[in-house]
Amino acid sequence: MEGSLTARDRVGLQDFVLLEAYTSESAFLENLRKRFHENLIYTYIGTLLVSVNPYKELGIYTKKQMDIYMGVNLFELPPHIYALADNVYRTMLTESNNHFILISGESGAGKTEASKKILQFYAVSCPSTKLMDNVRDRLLLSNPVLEAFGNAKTLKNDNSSRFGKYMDIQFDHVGGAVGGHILSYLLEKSRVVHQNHGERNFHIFYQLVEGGEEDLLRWLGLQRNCQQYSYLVQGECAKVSSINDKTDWKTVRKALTVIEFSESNVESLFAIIASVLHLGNVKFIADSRGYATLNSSPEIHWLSKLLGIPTQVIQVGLTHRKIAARSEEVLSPFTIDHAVYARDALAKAIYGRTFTWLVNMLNESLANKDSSRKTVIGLLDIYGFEVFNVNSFEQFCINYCNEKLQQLFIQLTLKSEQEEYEMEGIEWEPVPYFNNKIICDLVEEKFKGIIAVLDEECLRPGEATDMTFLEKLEEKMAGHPHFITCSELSLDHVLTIFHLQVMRQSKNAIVQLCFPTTEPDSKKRPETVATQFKSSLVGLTEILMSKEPWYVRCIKPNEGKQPGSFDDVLVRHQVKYLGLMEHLRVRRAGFAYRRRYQIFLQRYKPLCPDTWPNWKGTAAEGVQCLVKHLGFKPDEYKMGRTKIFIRHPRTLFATEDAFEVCKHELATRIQAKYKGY
Ligand code: AD9
Ligand code: MG
Repeated sequence: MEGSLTARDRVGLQDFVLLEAYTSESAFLENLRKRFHENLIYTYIGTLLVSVNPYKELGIYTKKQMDIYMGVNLFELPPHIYALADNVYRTMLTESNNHFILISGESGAGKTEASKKILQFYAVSCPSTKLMDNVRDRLLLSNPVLEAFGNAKTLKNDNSSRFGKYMDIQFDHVGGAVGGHILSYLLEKSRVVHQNHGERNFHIFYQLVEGGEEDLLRWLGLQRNCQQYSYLVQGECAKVSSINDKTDWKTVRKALTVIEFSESNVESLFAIIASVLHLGNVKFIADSRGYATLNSSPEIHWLSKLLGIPTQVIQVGLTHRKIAARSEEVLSPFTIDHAVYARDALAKAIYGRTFTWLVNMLNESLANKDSSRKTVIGLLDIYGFEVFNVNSFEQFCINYCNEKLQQLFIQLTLKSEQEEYEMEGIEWEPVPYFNNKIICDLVEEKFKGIIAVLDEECLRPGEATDMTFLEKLEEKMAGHPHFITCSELSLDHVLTIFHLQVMRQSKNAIVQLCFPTTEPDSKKRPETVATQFKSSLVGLTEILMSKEPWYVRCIKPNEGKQPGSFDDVLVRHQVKYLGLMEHLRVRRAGFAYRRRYQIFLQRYKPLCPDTWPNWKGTAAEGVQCLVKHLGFKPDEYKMGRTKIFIRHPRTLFATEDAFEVCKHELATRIQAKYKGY
């Protein structure tokens, strides 16, 4: 009827698999947009959950909502992150196997929020004992701690994850959360010493300065004024309206107590954070020969006090490097540039090491010592794909990581689909898709990938420059369809490879403490950060491949962090590179819908007098009888070993509609019956 919209028209489809024009990107976008404007941010593609960041509180994460979604079949209620979490959990319990939820999407799309919602759901919905309550608190509170030290305001997101996080939640055989383990990936350490305009350093620095107790600040030699600290003001935005550093400080302090950090650990931790701030204020002036000398006695005093290192050692360490000459070590003075460089390298090293230590401490606190068999649900929340005006080594790593996970997604979705058809004895026709393996290879291929070239250049200290690196890349990558040649880049945009070298070469006493690398005369090649990262991603892929995958694909609706605004071009772009259309096509290629016989029969048996109310035979026979009665044509469905496969959504729609009518008739009949009383 014209003018009146049915509910389905207004709120769109809750599963893209039901979309008639499933190959049309516009139809896909329209459905997403419609739902977004109705505050329906979740939509399925089969069991994959698409989530659009609403940039406002929707009131859909209450305890009541959690209760509604507990123990309910995925498709019986409107899509929700809780529905997915609950399904993963129940599948894990019934099948006694391990699972992981891969949460992806670009920076600011809502990955970290999604992972927190999942964790909160488990914290509330799992059975509990006193011991488990303890674990639950720690699991929940590990988040604010990690976020304080590993997240920061960027241009894309006020709470941007600057490290990758994979967290296993361990469950016992009755489904109680009994432990956890966190793996962290490549923290963006450069942020400690430099922030682009409009960005901040890691939250913890501002929390300490803004929220730290008077006594503590006095003991640390800090003033309550972020403007005083060079490392906090590079981006000129120490204050952010969406962030309350004072309250966040309190949360972090409380969390550290619950996680059972000892007072002395907490003191040492903040002594380190404060020393990084003091270090950032260390200034150098040139002596008569142009070498760096210190012009910062208060800072050196505090550094010495807080790190427990004699001032003399710090002074020499900050202005010289040690050179091994035969049996002796000779001190060679830094120029000002080198001194600044070494100072920043030290700050990054201290912070990076401390972050690793923090993750280890959290893991100790979350560890489950009991050796009984456990199953796990892993949550993967990494830094999202990001492109800034100027992109450095960090963006290279972050985006490479995203490509790797996309590769995994492609492999697993196609693989599992193929396996399912095979297992169920149903023929399968592959669907063409863009395989981003070519991009991953460009980065990581042995001997000729970008990382290999970078490693090679790092082995030629003194000779290699940004320019020689670029030339080599050009030579090796020439003709690669996804490589942009050097002429299209300006030098500013080139990865700075010397960072890596100088860190490793520094003989500064404190850097040595933080970087216990191989001895200078050792034959062993030090691994570059890029190679280490590549290996850690290989490790992560192995962890994930051994588990059952589930996916949450997060979409950012606009660049302005605005509620209610849906930027078609931006969303279309994400739908493309997240491979959502391809995924949908794969889901639809053979059979759009599949249901276990029991579930299908249970739902639709009122539609057939032979199966209603009780079917005596096997579920498969019941379903056969049911679909015959419903008039399914032979090419519309296939009977697998354990499931019925339905080719077109319209068939399922018709069945669903018939089911609605039937329910309505039943209700009317019951009402009529009771009217008589
Ligand atoms: V990054 O790659 O770490 O830079 P994320 O993790 O994808 O990014 P995040 O989860 O931090 O993004 O979300 C960004 C902001 O969007 C949050 O701080 C919230 O203000 C907002 N957001 C995200 N998801 C939701 C939601 N489900 N409901 C309300 C949300 N607000
Ligand atoms: Mg995040």
